[in-house]
Amino acid sequence: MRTQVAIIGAGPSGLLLGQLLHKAGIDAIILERQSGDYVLGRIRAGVLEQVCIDLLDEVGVGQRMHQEGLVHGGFDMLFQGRRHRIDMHGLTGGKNVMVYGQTEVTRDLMDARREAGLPTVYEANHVTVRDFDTTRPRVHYEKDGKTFEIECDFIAGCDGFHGVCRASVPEGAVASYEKIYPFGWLGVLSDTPPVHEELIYVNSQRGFALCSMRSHTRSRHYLQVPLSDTVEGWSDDAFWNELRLRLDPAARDALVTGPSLEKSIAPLRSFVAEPMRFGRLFLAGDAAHIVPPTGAKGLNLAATDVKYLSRALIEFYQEKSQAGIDTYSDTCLRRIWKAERFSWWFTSLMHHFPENGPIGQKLQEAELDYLVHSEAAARSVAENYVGLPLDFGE
Ligand code: RFL
Ligand code: PHB
Repeated sequence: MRTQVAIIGAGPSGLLLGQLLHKAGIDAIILERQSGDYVLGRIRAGVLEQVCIDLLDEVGVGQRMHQEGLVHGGFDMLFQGRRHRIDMHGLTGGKNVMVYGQTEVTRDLMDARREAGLPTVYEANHVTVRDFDTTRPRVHYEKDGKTFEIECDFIAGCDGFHGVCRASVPEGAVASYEKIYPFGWLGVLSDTPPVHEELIYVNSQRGFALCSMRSHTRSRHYLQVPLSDTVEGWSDDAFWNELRLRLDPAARDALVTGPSLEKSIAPLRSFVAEPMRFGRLFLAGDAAHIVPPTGAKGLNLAATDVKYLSRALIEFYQEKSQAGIDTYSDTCLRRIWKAERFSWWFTSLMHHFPENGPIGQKLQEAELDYLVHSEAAARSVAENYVGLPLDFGE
């Protein structure tokens, strides 16, 4: 088999890259280790920045998002038992975010790919990437007991944090920066109406909580929990009781509980691998970086990485220019480090760190009080939350 770009991973970054290349007439094959249903069963992100919305529109898959997604112009911060609104829309000159689940984004991209008749190999086993330091890289995989080889011009490693692409780079060629947080997020999805029309980010002495949603009838809530906790150790009742204790009286009254449709614990990590290009192998999305979910940046960064990558590849094929390829890594990393900084800062501000003692909590509360009463500080949060423009700083 031969293709121009072999894409490893059919998460949001692989699928979006596939569509961007298809629009430019560049052919690609996507190899995915899991089945399509498995990929759709992972409950993850919920908040899309304008840049991400624009990209989904650009590739023609935005229709359902605009019909079913919820446009949010602000969010609440709850601390010392009181809620304060960050007016993102007002503070950023009219920018919003869209609440639309990653599952739905993935489904829309998968449907578009299938309708266009583009090749995706699900349940591709033992994928290996080879010869990416030459002009003729190759990818091997197994399917139904047979081995296949793909010859290509480029390999896009869109295979997430545990993927094969970053792991295939010689150790000395990549530098990693990592911070692991001493807690996780216990998430519950339920068919219950959201507590409030916008998201509520909660700083409490019992730990962080987040009231989010997928629609007017489906909620997504998170609790900060110790890393030693297990999903089995948290009954639905225990989850709702603990959430109630972290909320303000009005939110507590508005909270409707119900059985969990999904319950999982996610560890929190900040991670960046540098560079993001190795000859003809590119890393994009979670394969190259992880942010803690507090700033809702992971999916959005994945989308902007593949925008830059598609631009570089289009330039290569259409203008015979290597320039975009050469600057891909630096261009991505400038944006990534700003999102890493924001996500780390927001995580540090909102979570309970017992090791910092009572003074840690007091300092967080002072910063939060400053933030919600200083227009300058609130604008900085709003500007980062809605997402920096693609060409920020250029
Ligand atoms: P993915 O989604 O991990 O997809 C990678 C795909 O590659 C496949 N794969 C392989 N395929 C072939 N061969 C191999 N050897 C392979 N190894 C792996 C995998 O099966 C998978 O299908 O990475 P991608 O596409 O880069 O997308 C990144 C996003 O999924 C991620 O950043 C977000 O989910 C992060 N995130 C959030 N991001 C936001 O922008 N807004 C949010 O509100 C938000 N909330 C979240 C989040 C992540 C969370 N968790 C669970 C980590 C909330 C949570 C709780
Ligand atoms: C979600 O709805 O899953 C969600 C929303 C905002 C975040 C993280 C996750 O910051």
